[in-house]
Amino acid sequence: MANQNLIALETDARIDAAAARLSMTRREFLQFCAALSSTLGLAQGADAAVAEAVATKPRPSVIWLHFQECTGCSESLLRAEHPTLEKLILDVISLDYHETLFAAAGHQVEAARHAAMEANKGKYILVIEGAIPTKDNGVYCKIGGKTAIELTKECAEHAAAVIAIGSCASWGGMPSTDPNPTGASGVAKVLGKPVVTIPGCPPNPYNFLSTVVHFLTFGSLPAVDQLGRPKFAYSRLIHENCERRAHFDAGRFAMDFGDEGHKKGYCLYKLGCKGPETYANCSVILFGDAGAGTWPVACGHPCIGCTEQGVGFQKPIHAVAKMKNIEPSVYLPRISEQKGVGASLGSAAVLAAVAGAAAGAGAMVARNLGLSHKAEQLEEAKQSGEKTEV
Ligand code: FSX
Ligand code: SF4
Ligand code: F3S
Repeated sequence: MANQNLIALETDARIDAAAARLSMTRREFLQFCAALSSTLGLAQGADAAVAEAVATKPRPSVIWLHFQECTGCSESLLRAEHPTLEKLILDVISLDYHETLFAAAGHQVEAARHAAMEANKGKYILVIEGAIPTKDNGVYCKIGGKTAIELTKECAEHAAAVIAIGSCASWGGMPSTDPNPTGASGVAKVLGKPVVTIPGCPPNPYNFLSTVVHFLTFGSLPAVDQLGRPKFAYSRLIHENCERRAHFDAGRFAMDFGDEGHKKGYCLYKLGCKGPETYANCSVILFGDAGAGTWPVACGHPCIGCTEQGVGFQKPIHAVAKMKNIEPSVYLPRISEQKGVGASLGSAAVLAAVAGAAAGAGAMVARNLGLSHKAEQLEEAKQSGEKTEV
């Protein structure tokens, strides 16, 4: 059935204006909003709401703090190419404070942060990139004379939402690697309350954009799991959607970098791939626009579990992964079909057909939404000592 809401926007001048602003055609703009909506796993018709919000709503003010990190999170947003993602990100938000991108320095930039926080009190989004050193009262990271702990608390007080971007801000990431000399910690731990986390080192910019667009469209952040990760992006293990999964199932492994199996694209499990214990959508939405299949495993390197606390930067890169969830690949039909999933599956597939690769990725995410949490539930049950069936 045709999407009447989206069709109505075809002649809306505000859509034309937004598309022109982003150097896109109207069609490209609507397709991209449809792809975003599909990635978020939203119901059919929500794509029109997303398009309208991106085109017309006032851009939320964003205060972006940097602590212990490599700035890869910001770099990955700015290097994003498909389709002009970086342009879209900078168009849907009003980036009012960002230490590495601001031309100003010193007192000027501090004044800009205070002014933006005052003008948007209770309404701004606080994005934190980098871990927060907590040892010795946080002396290992100071900006403008204040510790990262003080800045986090000060900026979070009147924020409408707090997003921890990257693994460092989510749970400590690379700076928290043993022996963690500075006590590097995640934002939630420092604030003592849950925040939305978008782990990855760097995280996929598409996941950040989708989270912000959800906030813009509905005034709230997307549903998250127990670690604060948006479910639309972190519901499935890498291993469940991996293009090399057939090789895993058939027992065909690369045993050494550059050996025959590696050259043939066999499974990287025995080289230490952490896909079987890492939740993320890398294998589905891919990175950048450099060419087909741009993500670590497709490039021939095992996943190091960069999104997963306790795996990335903790386990040795070439140690074999723990198998978390022994399920058939999602590319195969499920053993028992779930009722009620068909409708969203169909709509996502239609979007995939019209909106190309990005929506195709969205379709795969939409297809699997809510299903992989079985693995999480098993894990939680295991931790609480409950008896479970696999
Ligand atoms: Fe770097 Fe961001 Fe890694 Fe950390 O990304 S890409 S070290 S997650 O905080 O800048
Ligand atoms: Fe893919 Fe790694 Fe799983 Fe092999 S172990 S199928 S390379 S995710
Ligand atoms: Fe990180 Fe593994 Fe994805 S290393 S980028 S979680 S494939």
